[in-house]
Amino acid sequence: MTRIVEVTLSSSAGKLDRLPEETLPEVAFAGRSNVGKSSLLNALCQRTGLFKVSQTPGRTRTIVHALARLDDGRRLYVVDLPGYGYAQVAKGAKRAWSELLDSYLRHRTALKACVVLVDIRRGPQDEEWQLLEFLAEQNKQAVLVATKADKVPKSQRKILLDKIVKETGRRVIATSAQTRDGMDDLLKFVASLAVHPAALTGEKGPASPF
Ligand SMILES: Nc1nc2c(ncn2[C@@H]2O[C@H](COP(=O)(O)OP(=O)(O)OP(=O)(O)O)[C@@H](O)[C@H]2O)c(=O)[nH]1
Ligand SMILES: [Mg+2]
Repeated sequence: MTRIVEVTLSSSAGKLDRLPEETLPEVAFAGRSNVGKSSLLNALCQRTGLFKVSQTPGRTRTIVHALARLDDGRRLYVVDLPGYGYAQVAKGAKRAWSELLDSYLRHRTALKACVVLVDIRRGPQDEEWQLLEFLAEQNKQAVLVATKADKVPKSQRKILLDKIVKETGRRVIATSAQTRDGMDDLLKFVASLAVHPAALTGEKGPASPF
């Protein structure tokens, strides 16, 4: 099983021109405020507190890039996005975030895939349908994740999950940042996007020591 062996924060950008150069593929975590994007990224990277988490929606206000290295040397950026859909945020700030989000999703060539998070108790709403459609139009991969699975009893979990699967016709990974449920499946998806740095330049990898 692939593992992430190192994660380093690269940038926290409020503007597209502050993002890292597009040298590696990236996978972004998208979903409404408070759905658990930053928590899931911490769980995935096995790093508490690397991505900032809060009970108050609207915690992540910038696009946060972290460089992840896998045990086989492949790399990619994992990206924490500001949440959308939170009513209590001031209008001006809300507009700025959604413009940032929109232009990132629209123009970032290095963005190969999105992990789209929905609360397992809530399922996809208008925004998620729009996002999934938008990603399909842009030829970006999308994987749907149902978060906070620990908040419902096991018997309920399957019913809720089946409902989302049926509604969307997609594969859905049920996750919990607390119990780490679903983390292996999510890691498999994320790892599938990583590349050897040498693959990018067409250079040969480092010479074998043997
Ligand atoms: N029980 C439980 N709580 C969770 C889980 N994931 C996140 N939370 C809680 O949900 C709240 C929001 O988590 P965040 O990770 O900050 O959510 P976010 O989607 O990054 O939110 P924004 O940055 O505001 O968009 C925090 O109080 C977390 O502790 C989970 O899997 N289980
Ligand atoms: Mg966040």
